[in-house]
Amino acid sequence: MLQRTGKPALIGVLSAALGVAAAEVLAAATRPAAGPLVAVGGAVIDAAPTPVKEFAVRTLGTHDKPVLLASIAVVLVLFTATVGILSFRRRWVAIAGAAVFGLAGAAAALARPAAIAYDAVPSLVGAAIAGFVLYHLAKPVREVVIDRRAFLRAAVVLGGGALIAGGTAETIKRVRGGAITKSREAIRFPVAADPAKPLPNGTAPGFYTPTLYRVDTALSVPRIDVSTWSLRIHGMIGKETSLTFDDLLKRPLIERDITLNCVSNEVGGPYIGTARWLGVPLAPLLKELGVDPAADQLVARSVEGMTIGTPVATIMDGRDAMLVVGMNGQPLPLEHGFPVRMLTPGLYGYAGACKWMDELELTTFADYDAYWVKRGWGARGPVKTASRIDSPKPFASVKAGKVNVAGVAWAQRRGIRNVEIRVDDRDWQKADLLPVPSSDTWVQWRYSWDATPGPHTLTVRATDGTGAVQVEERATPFPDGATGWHSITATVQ
Ligand SMILES: Nc1nc2c(c(=O)[nH]1)N[C@H]1C(S)=C(S)[C@@H](COP(=O)(O)O)O[C@H]1N2
Ligand SMILES: [Mo]
Repeated sequence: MLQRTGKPALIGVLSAALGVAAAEVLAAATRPAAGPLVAVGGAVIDAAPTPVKEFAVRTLGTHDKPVLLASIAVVLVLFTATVGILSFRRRWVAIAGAAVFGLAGAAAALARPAAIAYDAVPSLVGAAIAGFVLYHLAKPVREVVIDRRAFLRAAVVLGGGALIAGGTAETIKRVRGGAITKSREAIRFPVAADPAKPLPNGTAPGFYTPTLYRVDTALSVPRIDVSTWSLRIHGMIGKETSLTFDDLLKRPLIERDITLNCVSNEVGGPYIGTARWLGVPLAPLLKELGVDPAADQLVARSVEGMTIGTPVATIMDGRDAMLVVGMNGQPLPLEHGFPVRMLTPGLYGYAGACKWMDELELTTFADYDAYWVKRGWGARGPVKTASRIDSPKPFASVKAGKVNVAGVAWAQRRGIRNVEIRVDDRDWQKADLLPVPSSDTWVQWRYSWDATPGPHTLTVRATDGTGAVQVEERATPFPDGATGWHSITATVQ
């Protein structure tokens, strides 16, 4: 049995591995985005229905991508093992299997939003190699007992070839990545024309989040060469233009503390953070270029094909919407959008914070739906007033007496006027608010709780700068951001 299925299955898998690795080398050397693994993964992400994406972000967090790649690998192994077994009965199956495999890779690569026709080539070449090899190894004899030595030789050659090719692809990526990292580290920013003020006295540690959460659809982080990067600005604008990274640095830069959060964040969730951002203010730039008054949407596009639409009126209303070049005194980290991303205070990331951008188009909401809007999310994305208890942790055990309760509240642009804490079902009590640099960041709050023994539930709610109290009714993140009061339970000893 094993003779008839085990060995052919392994030959099938190894032939495919060689084909995929060859395709990855070719892609790494020519167009990294055209590699079949990343292309298929990207296609799966784009095709995944919103609830599945939500589930992946919620349960897997930043591990969603390795899990996706591993799942693709499992499907590949099952498929190619089957093709291997069947090929040893009917040789043409090797060709048919490889064709399916190659066309799937090519279709996925071509379906990527930023694809060019060439992107089909690596998958097709890889499939041709896999099909050729398997066809020649598959013996058209039904009861054949594969010769042990011939099998071992084939397995070693295929496996070794796949490893060498895979290793080469990895090395090419490393070398290229290394060059990008070096050029990133060599960037020196001019002094900001309008620098951030020092943080006001009295903010607590944790005001900045040293590692910002990461949410994006990019399976492999785009590696962009700043020396060839440019930003094309076009559409309903008086003067179309293209700006290099140096062009951006020649403009007056502003530096701001801004809190960024994700619309997919659940009540109490982790997808929020605060950083010091350096960038080119967008409003004066757009004014110079002359925006058509009929244009109400600015669509940012990224090199890997994300589109994020932001209301023009929001960008022009005086807030610090910017083309970000620096974060916390450094060039943008690769995973946060190097070399340039957008940031729009007061909007969720999906509506105002495109990473790895290389294009801005002035258009209208009537004419164009951006990536997340096509998938049912709200088109405009203003952040909702929210608050979170960070300490004590849920289900913590604390000592009776004075307990420091701490957390954050946010309503970027509107600011936070008030934060209140409720212990069990007693009256709401005012929390202390620590100072903030502006209404565009979260507010740290503190409450001194006179804790008595037993289990207790703590609930927080915020009131924004307009006097509106945070919405109590629970709503899911889809389609325009979660609502509901965060509460935790702690046991007092
Ligand atoms: N190119 C690109 N930009 C993107 C996204 C993306 O998937 N691709 N995701 C957006 C979303 S949903 C959020 S919340 C923010 C997150 O930014 P961060 O990963 O730097 O924290 O990036 C935004 N910009
Ligand atoms: Mo997001």
